[in-house]
Amino acid sequence: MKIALTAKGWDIPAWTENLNKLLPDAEVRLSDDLGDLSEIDYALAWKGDTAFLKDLPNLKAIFSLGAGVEFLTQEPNLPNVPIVRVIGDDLTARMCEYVVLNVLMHHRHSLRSLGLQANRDWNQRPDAAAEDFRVGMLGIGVLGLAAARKLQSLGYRVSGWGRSSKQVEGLATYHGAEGLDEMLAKTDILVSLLPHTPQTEGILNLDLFKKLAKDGPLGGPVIINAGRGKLQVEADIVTAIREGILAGASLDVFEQEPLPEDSPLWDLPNVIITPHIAAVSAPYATTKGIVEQILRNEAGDPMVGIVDRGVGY
Ligand code: NDP
Ligand code: OXD
Repeated sequence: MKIALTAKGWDIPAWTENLNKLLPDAEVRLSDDLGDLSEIDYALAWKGDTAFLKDLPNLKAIFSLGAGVEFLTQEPNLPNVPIVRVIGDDLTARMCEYVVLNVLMHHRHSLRSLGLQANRDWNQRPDAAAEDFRVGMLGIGVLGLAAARKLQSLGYRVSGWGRSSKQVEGLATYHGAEGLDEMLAKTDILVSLLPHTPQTEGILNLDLFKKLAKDGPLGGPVIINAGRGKLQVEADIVTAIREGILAGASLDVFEQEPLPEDSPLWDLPNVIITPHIAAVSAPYATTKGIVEQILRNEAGDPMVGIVDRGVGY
């Protein structure tokens, strides 16, 4: 079996080493040295160099090395084979940590505490209880739902919004444009774990921010985006923070990555910036999951996490 690998900027030896360990009979070829293209059975890809995928005539499946797949669905002339995304406990746990951490950072005024410490200022101010917060989750797929459950276990009141109507035990769910407005009006902290598709692009904009609840414990709503940068209109976030429409934000993803040095987002008050590290794919856990899928496919069993190209995720 021949496997093509591309992951620009990532630790390629770690990925090949794990693949070789888990699939000793397979040959891993890097995308800049593929040899006979007709021999490639599977491709494992992350952003950067994906144009070569269209030239692989006998490809059986393309695996994204992450949960997001927009870099593949936006690739013209992609071969008509299954695109499979990462679904796995390791990635899910990492994203849950990010979401819980950032909800707590805003809830418990962590940036203010760090500022007080820097000034040796002993200034006790009690925080509201978790149950006083209404968290709205945009995207209640694998990651959104897992994060929602973690937040519920801490006492937060959580609702979720998706594309399709969904019954989820113990979670108030919404869908569609009307459902979105209904949820936003009852949301103090909005968490976005949506994929980037033509429908979700730019959804985090000033109009949406103005629909969030204004009577929450933080004196204004907060947004947390770990979905994709193209979901957010950064100029609107800047305006919303400066004008007090948003009381804070946590942003892990950006319209342009790396976030340009001169972006005004870096210096906004109560805005927490991280460099797209909410849930990084770990080489061992991710290759293990992908190899399981390859073996399934080779045995004629269905793979898990096949992307619906019609909806783009
Ligand atoms: P899933 O496909 O499991 O879930 C996607 C969710 O988004 C579903 O609830 C889906 O609705 C909803 N959705 C999609 N389109 C729309 C729409 N037009 N309107 C309303 N809801 C919509 O994805 P995951 O949970 O696995 O991952 C989500 C995203 O997280 C990834 O696509 C990726 O972009 C991002 N990510 C970011 C990471 C980081 O480090 N920052 C790491 C990993 C992932 P429905 O339930 O109806 O299908
Ligand atoms: C992903 C990511 O999509 O890391 O998995 O962004």
